[in-house]
Amino acid sequence: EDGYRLWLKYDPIDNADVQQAYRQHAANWFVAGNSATTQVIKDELDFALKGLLGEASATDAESAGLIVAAGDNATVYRQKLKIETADLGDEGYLIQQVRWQNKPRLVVLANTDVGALYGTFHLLRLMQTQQNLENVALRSAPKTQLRVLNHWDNLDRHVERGYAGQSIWDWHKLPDYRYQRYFDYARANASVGINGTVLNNVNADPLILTSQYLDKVKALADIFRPYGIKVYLSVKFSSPQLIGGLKSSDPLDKKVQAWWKNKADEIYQAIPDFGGFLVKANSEGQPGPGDFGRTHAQGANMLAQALAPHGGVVMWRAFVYANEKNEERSKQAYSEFKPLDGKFDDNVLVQVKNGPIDFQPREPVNALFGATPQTPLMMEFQITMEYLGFSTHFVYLGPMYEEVLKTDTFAKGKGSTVASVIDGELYDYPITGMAGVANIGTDRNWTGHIMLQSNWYVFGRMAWNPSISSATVADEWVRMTLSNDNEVVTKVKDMMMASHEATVNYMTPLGLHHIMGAGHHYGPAPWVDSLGRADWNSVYYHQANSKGIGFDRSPSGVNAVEQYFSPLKEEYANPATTPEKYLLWFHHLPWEYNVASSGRTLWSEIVHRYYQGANTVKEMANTWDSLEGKIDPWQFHQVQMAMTIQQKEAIWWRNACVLYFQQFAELPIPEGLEKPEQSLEYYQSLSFPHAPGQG
Ligand code: BDP
Repeated sequence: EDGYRLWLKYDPIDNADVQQAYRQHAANWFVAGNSATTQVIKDELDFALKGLLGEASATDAESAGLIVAAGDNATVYRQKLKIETADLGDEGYLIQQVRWQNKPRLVVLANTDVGALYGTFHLLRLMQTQQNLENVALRSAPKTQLRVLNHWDNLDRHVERGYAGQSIWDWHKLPDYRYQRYFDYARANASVGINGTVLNNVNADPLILTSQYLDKVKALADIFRPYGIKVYLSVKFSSPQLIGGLKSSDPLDKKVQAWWKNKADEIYQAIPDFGGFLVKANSEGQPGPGDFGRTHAQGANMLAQALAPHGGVVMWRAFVYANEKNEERSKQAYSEFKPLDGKFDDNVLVQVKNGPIDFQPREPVNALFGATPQTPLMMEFQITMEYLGFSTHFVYLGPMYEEVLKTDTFAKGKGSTVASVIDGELYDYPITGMAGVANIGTDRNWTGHIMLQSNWYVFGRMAWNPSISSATVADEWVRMTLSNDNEVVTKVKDMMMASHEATVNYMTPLGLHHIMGAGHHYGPAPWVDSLGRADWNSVYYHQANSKGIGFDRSPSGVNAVEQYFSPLKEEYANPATTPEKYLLWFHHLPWEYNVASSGRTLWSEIVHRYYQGANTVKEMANTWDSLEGKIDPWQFHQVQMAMTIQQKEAIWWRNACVLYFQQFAELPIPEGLEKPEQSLEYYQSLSFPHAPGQG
């Protein structure tokens, strides 16, 4: 098992009783209809059920144990069985055990074929995880509308912040050459409910909008359509100048507006269900409406108006940090976008990274969530491992996503969670969505590390249902990807659930952030102090000096806390009430500060956390070793090799950071903790000119 099959392995069910029970339900199946999507359902069922049950075959509705039907094809069942499906919408489904023509049947019903496809994958998941299907009766519909991957893939196949090989899009061979991988990508996405993909990097190449590339984009859109997946493109705001021969890209210029309108018409001519545009504007050197003295809203609306007649949307990113007021970086997205609330057209979403800085191992949530009642905010999570050790560190991101989604913003009082903002419940947003920066590449195992497949998986599951627990998802994923053996499930799940906190501890405990290597973000480098902008440097973020450590974002400092709703703003303003996980994010505190949870001094607590993080990784590796023989050998060894690297690098992180901060604290490493084997100078001398994934 090299990992290519992801969580869709469909190996024979190893429990004979369970397999026998499933055979009665599903060995003979019937899928109503003849659309491209029903063909996908038939192919998947044929492949999956033959695998899981040993044998299975398609038959007619009269003799089938399993019936899948949608839309008009489902009318007869809905009526005779008195089953209501209106509430399932366009993508939901139900799975139910019924009696039909005097025989027990399992039915998967939906209003659309794509809904039936999602239901089919859910049913297969129940079987792969060996759930009891007797009297099953469940209904599911997605809570967010746009569930999209963002590929930071360049047209030359380099993936920015990608650690799993090259881009899976072979632009050179498109449109004619259609790899099986494209189809398997679509299957995997559909299996977790992902219904959109932005094919190219947010640092966009304008060529993507030329007719030569649009032909290639169309080929992918045609492949993905039966799987319910829409294609979107990242666009460069200055495209009218760069490829259109215009003198300006000013959004209020009539010629510019006409250029985008024509471009949208051209795209929809080829791809009638094209999803829309993702835009990084006036951020990190990218062009934008600000270059012409216009606002983000004016820029976004111009594109939105070009797409609106065709039903497309604009996902406009809030990742900006170069405003004229020269505010502290964490405050800028809010300052820029809050005043624009209500100024965006109906088909615009503002896409916000979960935290106010940039995909750190841990950040408090961006204060924008909850602050824009009239502007749909869409979540942007990172699935790829930019600041998390790349693809040799195993960090299951489920608990991190869950922590963010469950955070109460208090925007409309208690219970105003981030999840309720982005799923539209809080403000009744007309469109909702969640984006994840993909971790996918050409590596055989897709994500560079088998365990990191779980992050693609959990992203999809949480986009569908932002309230699902990360532990539930971990359980499913382990059973589908590794084994249903109880020992494997329990132990790997524990590893997964501990992995994120462990990495936070060995990299950036207690709210520290942005102390990774310069540019590539690989490895510890809290000493970085020479980059072009102050807020690209590590020393700017940790502010360590002889007195203490941490970034004062309280009212005595840059007052970023003022952007949050009460009571968060008061809580975060005071170190005593700030959750310890964000302590040094919001406060600069003396080395002797007493950390309440442990009673240790701040210095001692920081050091202990670094050691604890590295120890947890060691325990994770031991746990993994104990599973040898219980997991497929090649899967086992791949993960074991990566765990060895992660163990070494966790110690590297720990030693480098502890020694570096010790210079300021001038305090000994607490009793009982082994001394770092190398000097600070040694760690500082390491360099990684060819570290992967850079822009
Ligand atoms: C940062 C990455 C950079 C991206 C940028 C973005 O370092 O490569 O282009 O975010 O999200 O995390 O636009």
